[in-house]
Amino acid sequence: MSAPTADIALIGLAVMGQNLILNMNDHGFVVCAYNRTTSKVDAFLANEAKGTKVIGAHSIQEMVGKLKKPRRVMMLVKAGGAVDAFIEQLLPHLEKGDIIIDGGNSEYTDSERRCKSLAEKGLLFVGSGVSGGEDGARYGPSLMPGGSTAAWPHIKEIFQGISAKVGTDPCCDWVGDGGAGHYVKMVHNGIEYGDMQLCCEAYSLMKGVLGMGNEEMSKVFGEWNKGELDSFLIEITTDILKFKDESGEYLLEKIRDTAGQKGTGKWTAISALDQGMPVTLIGEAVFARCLSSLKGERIEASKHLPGPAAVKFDGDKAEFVEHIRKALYASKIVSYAQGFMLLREAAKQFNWNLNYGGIALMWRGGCIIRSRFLGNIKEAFDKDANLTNLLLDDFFKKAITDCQDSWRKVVSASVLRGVPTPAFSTALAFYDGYRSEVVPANLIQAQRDYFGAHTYELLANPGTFHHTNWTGHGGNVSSSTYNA
Ligand code: 2AM
Repeated sequence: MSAPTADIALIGLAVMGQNLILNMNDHGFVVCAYNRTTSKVDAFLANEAKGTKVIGAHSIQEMVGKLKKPRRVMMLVKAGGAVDAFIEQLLPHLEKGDIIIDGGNSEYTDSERRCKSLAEKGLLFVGSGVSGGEDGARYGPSLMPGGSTAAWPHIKEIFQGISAKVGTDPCCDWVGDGGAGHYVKMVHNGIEYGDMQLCCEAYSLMKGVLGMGNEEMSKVFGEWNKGELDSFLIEITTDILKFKDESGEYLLEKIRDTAGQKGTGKWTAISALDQGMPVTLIGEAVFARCLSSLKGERIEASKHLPGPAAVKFDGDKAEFVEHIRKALYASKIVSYAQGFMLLREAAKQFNWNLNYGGIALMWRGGCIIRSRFLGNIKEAFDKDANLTNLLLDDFFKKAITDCQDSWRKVVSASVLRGVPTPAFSTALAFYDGYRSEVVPANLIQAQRDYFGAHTYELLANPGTFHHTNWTGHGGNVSSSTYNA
């Protein structure tokens, strides 16, 4: 058998896998391609990979035999059982120090588990978020690798070579131990849900309140994309709004208003609940998709449930559009602040040493949420790596202050007119809650103690718990001493 020549193997020849291979090839790496259905290997070599240095294999054994050591095997297969099945198949052929990388959309809990169990066998595991869709995979994705830290020096050159760049900085860095890479990818996707919902609410207000046409809305998004909202999602919204189908009509207006979802937004919201972190905007974005999919019920309800009387907008349209832009920007700042709050809490729980500026840079280019704004977030963490909350950074503090009048006007107008803006509204409610020294939770504590003897602390003496016999009957025993 000839000497091994491949720098890395890639299992899974769906479009993401194929494009990553071609990207690696462009950067001078020799890739060995493999797929469960091996006819796809031949088809790939004969077509997309023709004329490249890519080689193929028809079995795991053959594939492993073609790899230089330590062997690097990357999987881009369906998340879940397929990943475990391939790990099982790989095990007999690998040796200590070899590296298995999962680039699929795996749950971080699975990556955490796989990392541990492979470490027991002396193998290194990397769970990497890959974002940017097909184009990103081909020309520069955002890569978020985490797992066994000892693997990083062996994959760094390939990963940072093929990733997107901002200037010369790669949108890829080591995230942390265990499932950290997939966790960060999950939060990225949650934030993506939020950003998309914010675009929807701006569109809905322009269309529903201001009566703007598609061409006009597209122009506004195009203008926004030149300023502080400059981002991939604003850019594609500009295109989508003005896109016409074969019949010359706007396609967007014909698309059924029921949003699909694959679960990563939901996972982020679940994790936020688990961590006790108020990641409200992503939560609302997930629920807004759920509500959208109740189309049948909404059609029925629309016939029965009245809203406010219709009010014609008679203000200054351009001025209100600017209010919407500022409402969107302020809400977006809150959403990212919440996302980073979640990352910080998860890092505490899982003992990850996360580099928040590095994460902002990984998201700055290549991925769906890429934006100029992430550059500002990176700068905030560069200034202060231990920043407790993005909202407290000078740049963002000023931005929110500049936006808040507009933000309040937009939320009030939408409430008065019965136009739902769950993300704008929840972001504002969070902002007002977060900046409040006092919130009404004293009443909750009193109620809990009243009906369940759950005890409360006094403002004057935190740390000491009291129970009051509120009704004069029922005794003085608090719930810590009995289970009601
Ligand atoms: P296939 O071409 O043999 O179906 C995306 O679906 C990728 O994941 C494809 O490469 C696909 O392989 C692979 N895949 C999906 N389910 C799989 C499974 N249960 N076992 C192995 N590979 C799987």
